[in-house]
Amino acid sequence: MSDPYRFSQYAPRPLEVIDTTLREGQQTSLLHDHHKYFFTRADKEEILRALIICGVKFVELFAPVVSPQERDDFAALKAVRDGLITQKGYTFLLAHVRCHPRDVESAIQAGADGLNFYIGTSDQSRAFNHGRDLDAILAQARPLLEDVRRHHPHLILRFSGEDAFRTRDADLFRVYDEIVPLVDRLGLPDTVGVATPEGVAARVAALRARYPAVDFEGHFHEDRGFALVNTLRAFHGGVRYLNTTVLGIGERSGITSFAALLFNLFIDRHYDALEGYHLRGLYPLNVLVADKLKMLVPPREPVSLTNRTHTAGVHQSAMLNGAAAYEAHPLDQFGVTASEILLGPLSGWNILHYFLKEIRYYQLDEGKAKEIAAVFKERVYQQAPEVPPEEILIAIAEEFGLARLTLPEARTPIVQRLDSPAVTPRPAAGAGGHPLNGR
Ligand code: HCA
Ligand code: CU
Repeated sequence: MSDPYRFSQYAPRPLEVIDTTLREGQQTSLLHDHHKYFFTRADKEEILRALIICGVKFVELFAPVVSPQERDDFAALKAVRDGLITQKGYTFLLAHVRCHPRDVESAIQAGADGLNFYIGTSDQSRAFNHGRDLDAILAQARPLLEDVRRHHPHLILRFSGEDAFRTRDADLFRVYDEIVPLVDRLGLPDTVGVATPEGVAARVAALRARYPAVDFEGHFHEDRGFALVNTLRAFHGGVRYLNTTVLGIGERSGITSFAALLFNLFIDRHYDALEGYHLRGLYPLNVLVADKLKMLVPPREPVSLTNRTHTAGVHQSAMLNGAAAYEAHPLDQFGVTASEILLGPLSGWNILHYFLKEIRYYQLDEGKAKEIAAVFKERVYQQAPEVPPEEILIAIAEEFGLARLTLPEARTPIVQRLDSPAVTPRPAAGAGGHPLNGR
């Protein structure tokens, strides 16, 4: 399926997200205990499929040299990508490579569409990572890039000075001056999360002035809580390619969340940046990845159910009169509705677990969820197509006798605008049981 001219024929959109959930995201400490938590191949295939359906055209993966597992997964993911070309167009798979011939060879052999090179350029990175000075970095990187350019002219090449925001301007320029003729993009990673929005704006302006003909790629870590705002600033400064992961997972506190980035561009009416992205798929994508990590969508994630949950009595009463009272943002357009979970015969036990637990408040552990999933998968095929899968699942949950979470009595009903767009006032709690249990 690979066509060497694809990239030269591709017209990049105003915003090209390079999603790195399957590279940077796999470096999250949540997956650190790899005996307990890891993305299986099936998980990765599901995540890639969902990213492509959400409109991502560039996906970063580890170089296959990282492990036999990653090598085999690369091939499986390529097959998923190929299977979606007719429906969704082409998605470029980019391998994250050190400036080592072995990394490069493994990626080319695996059929990567592009190579994302990186090497540390800051004092700290040079002292503690590879011990090389700038001359040695160039002596290592330049001939390798020249060689790849010569023999594989259609590969998409990117070069990042790792820890760019702790690298002096003069040092970064020194390296990029020599590399820029060889690459399609220059990376700008804030590896340790030190950058401020003002610093990003200044750096981007300086680099764009010096290298007007090349594209840039931003990658911002969350250590100070600035990943999203730095990414937005980079975009407004003219950086077309931006790295995200689903839920922002990555090393330490992670990087920019894919959904959070698109959500903010939408709220600020940068509709041109949203060309080709499927916004309603973003909450289901968040749920999917949260579920793989065996957690709920984190409350700090903007595209989350948390932002449609109203707890205080005053908030709840106001919500009965008008949702706008405490909901400023069109979260339903980002799929924050129960109906967007899209249960079906192919749903894994983890999605069923999530649906029953977070959306319907049943109490169940993973073991029960797996048992229920087995029954569900059989029964969903036996039912008439017009019976909604949710209904089948709830019936099974009831048969299993699952308890439902009960919250303390509220003086006014709790309103959750999940699957009932029209909120109608209900009798006060006490009159007809707890409203959460009555749905
Ligand atoms: C890493 C570091 C990296 C690389 C980013 C890039 C970073 O985990 O290898 O290649 O541009 O934050 O610098 O993620
Ligand atoms: Cu990173």
